[in-house]
Parts: sequence; C-alpha cells; structure tokens
Amino acid sequence: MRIIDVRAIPFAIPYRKPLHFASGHIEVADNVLVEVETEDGIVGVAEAPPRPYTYGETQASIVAVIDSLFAPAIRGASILDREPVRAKLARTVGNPTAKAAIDMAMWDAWGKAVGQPVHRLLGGYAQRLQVSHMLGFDDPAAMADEAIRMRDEFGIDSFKVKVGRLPIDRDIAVCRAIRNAVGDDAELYLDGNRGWPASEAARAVRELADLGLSRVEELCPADDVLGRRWLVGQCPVPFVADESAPTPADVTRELLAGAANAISIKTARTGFSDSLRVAHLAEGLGAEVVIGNQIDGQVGTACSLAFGASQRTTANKAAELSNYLDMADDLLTEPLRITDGAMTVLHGPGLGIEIDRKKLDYYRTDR
Ligand code: MUC
Ligand code: MG
Repeated sequence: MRIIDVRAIPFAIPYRKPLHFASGHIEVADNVLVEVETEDGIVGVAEAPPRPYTYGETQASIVAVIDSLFAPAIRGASILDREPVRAKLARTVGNPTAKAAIDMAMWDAWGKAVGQPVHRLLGGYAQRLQVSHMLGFDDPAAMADEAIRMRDEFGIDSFKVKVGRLPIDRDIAVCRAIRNAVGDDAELYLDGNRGWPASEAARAVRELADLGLSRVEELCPADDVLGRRWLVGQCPVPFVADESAPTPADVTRELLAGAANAISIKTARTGFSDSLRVAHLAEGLGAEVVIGNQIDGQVGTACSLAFGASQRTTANKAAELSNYLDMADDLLTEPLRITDGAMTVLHGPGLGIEIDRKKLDYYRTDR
C-alpha cells in the first residue's frame, strides 16, 4: 500500500449555468484532479476546487504546492499513514483544498484496497441523504423558477438562497418569491457569503421573520467581531459558520466566541480526516452541522455524499449536493443521480466512482 506517485491534474469544464454569490462567481470548474497511486496499482482520486476569494488558492497554486511540496513529502508513505501525512502537510500553512484532496484520495485508495466503500470506513450511518440545492443570484422570478424546476425534475425540497446584495430589498423579494413558489413545507435558508454589514443583515432577518427560515449562514463578515456576535445573538434560527471556520481550531474559536452556533462541513476543505474532527467537535459542543457545497463537481460531490452519509449528525439534514447539475459535463463514467430529492450512497469500493479517462484527457489543461 506504499504511495509511489501523487499527481495533480488541472482541468476545466464550463458551467452551463454560472453561479453568482456575494463573494464571487463560478463560470468554469477549473478544478484539480488529485490521484494517489500505490505500488499495487491502486489509484485513489479526489478533486480540489480553487476558491481564491475564500481560501486564497488558485488552480495553478494547487498544482504547484502538490508538485513541489506535498508529493515529495508523502511518496513512500503507506495509504494507511493518513495522520503522519496530515502532520507533514500541516508544516505548510494554508492550501486547504490541496491537502483535503490528498487526504480523500488516500481514503479512496484505502477503500479500494480493502474492497469497502469509504462511507462505511468513516462510520456508515445512512444509506441516503436528502439533497439541498443552492440558488445563485438572479432576479426573484428566475430564482423561484429554478427552485420549482429542481423540485419537478429531482424532487428537491430544500433550498439555500444566496443573499448579501445591497440594498437588501432585492434579496428580500427573492426570498419571498421563492417561498411563494415552493410553499410552506419546503426548507429555505440563507447564505450571505459575508456580503452584508451586521446591521443590514439584522434588518433582513427581521423582515424575513415570517418566512420560516431554518437557518442563516455567513450573513456578515466574522472579522467584524462585535457586529457578528451582536447579529448572532439576535438571530431566531441557527447561524452557520462556513468560510469563517475552515479548520477545527477556527470552528472552536467561532463557536466559543458566539460568532456562530452551527457549522458547515465541506469535505473539499477538510477532507475526511478533518471533517471527522469538525463533526465530532461540533457534536461535543452541541452545535448543529450541515454538509455544505464548495461548488463541487461530481468527484467532490461523491466525497460530500460519502462523508455526509457516514455520521448521524450530518445525515439528519439535507446536504448541499446538487450544484454539479449546472456543469456542462463531468469526469465520471457513471453520473451521480438524485431521485425523490435524495442521493443514495455509492456501494463500490472507495468512493465508488470511476474517472472517465477520455473525458479527463479532453478536459485536462496541462497537455
Ligand atoms: C457557500 O456555501 O458559501 C460559495 C463560496 C464558497 O466558498 O462556497 C460557496 C458556497
Ligand atoms: Mg456558505
């Protein structure tokens, strides 16, 4: 099970429907496919999505840090050496999605080596996860139409609404239009990606009090330390930390400081090893968790699915798994499927996915 090679392969697949949100936008999935190959010919895979506005990484920086620092540091290790590998990678600060992809590719390789699905190695709690869909910026009618389309086509009944534009009126109108369209039973929650000042966020939460929101996320910057605490203190629903809590230590700090009382877990930034830490930390502190979406392709979504289904605390809420549907194509031989608003875990060994080599050859940008 010794690692003989670690490859970082950049690729680019356009989005059919770009996603716009307060901190940025995505037109092309310019991700990096990470492959960890063992001496027995097993190849574990995962993908790293560059999010410069969230973590400071770019596609080129992910490839560079893996090629120049991470691959040389871990060649020769066993795929069972996940903790020593994590400690070695931690000597380089930052680079969360590059580290996470290596960690998850090692778990995939381990699952393939022992013929077990990763979701079982992680805990194996559930067989199916309800799916929540993230609705990017548009006008109220278009966002409401999109929610209805997702419900009609896939049975999805949980929606995360991107907000954070100023003045707040447009986003208020969007939320009302979506609630009217999907009815009272659908789950609706907000994600501001730090776009509003705390005072405007508080006003929006008050104006939307009758809408039955299940939670709100990153409505204002966590760096506005007192404003954020003031806002969280008056929120009638859980306030989720996402990009303000990308590591277990950040999660601890944000929860103990009252800057959030729920946590978004994204395998794209914490892999499986640190997602376990975050989930257990939050459970111990009594904070809710939700499986978030790093605007993942299908490889990344398979990782979120495997992890989300593995723990009781992540499996009991709709997980954000559907935004790969907006991509024009993807890398898997068998596309993921959403039926009746949910996704079933993949039963094959490892992540249970296979990379379509022809597609990878077509979309890779390093040749
Ligand atoms: C989300 O939940 O915030 C947008 C920016 C990012 O870092 O993740 C996405 C989705
Ligand atoms: Mg978010």
